Amino acid sequence: MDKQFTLEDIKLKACEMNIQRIYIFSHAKHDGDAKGAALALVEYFTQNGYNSKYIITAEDNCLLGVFPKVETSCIKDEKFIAISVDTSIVSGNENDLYKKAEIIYKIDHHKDGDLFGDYNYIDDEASSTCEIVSSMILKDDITPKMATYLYTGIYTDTGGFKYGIRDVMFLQLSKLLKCKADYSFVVNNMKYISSSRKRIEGLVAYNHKFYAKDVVGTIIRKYQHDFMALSVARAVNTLISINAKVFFCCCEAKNGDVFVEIRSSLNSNIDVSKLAKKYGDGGGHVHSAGFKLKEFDEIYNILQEIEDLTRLQ
Ligand SMILES: [Mn+2]
Repeated sequence: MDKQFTLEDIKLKACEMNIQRIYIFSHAKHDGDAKGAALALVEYFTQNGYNSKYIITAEDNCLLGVFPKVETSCIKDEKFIAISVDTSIVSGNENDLYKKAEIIYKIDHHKDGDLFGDYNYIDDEASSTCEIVSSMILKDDITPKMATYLYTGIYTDTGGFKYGIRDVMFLQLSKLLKCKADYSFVVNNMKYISSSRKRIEGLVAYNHKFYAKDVVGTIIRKYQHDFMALSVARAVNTLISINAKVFFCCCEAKNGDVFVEIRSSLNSNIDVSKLAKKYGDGGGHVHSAGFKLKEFDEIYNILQEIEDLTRLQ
């Protein structure tokens, strides 16, 4: 774990530097964890009298049933403090505007990411950035809205509390429920998925096979329908109820982009984030990683490495 800081430290720094604006930043194609952590922090700092907003530059379509739509914004000559959430590497940032900040704080749970903050709070054993943010805010300061945002981030980043979990995560969930997180609202909103996601889930489930003992996955070449990287991430979850140790899905889009998602079961020691680091452009987690391949055929090298790793188990 990297050196920690508290939200009080950030407020103290803002006071010292006479800064009123605390802006939150996250990664491109933000997911429930990124957006949940960002919106909860905006809520927290707004409650504390700061001018706080979540800065994005692309249209927001993330979980609009649970979260409000975030409008795009730009930054002029303003003095502000930046907090980056859930963003592993520099190139993963949604925009470069955070660099204009007087000071940058980074909060993240990915392994081996770039320490681009002036202060970095990295806990790579946390289930999600929302779990970390929840632990940073006192129970009395968490509104029902913030609790629901944070609960959503933990829920989505763990595939509904299935992987990447740890004991203290449940302490945070318990705290969020006491703060009136609307869990039935969250679960109801997760019930529906788009037709394109359903299609890719079916394809991944139907075409899976064992590539080695304990290694199960699906390789799809030249997928003709449109899909989002996030759909591949969710589709791999259809495989994790199979009795195996490693689950993967490799999907080549029409434009040649190849998305890989890998999970390893909680009772195995296989660290899939190392594969993400070696073959992709990102960090990831011990039991869960997703990345883009440069060459399609690299998937076969990855499978060979996984097979060697499972044999060692
Ligand atoms: Mn996350």
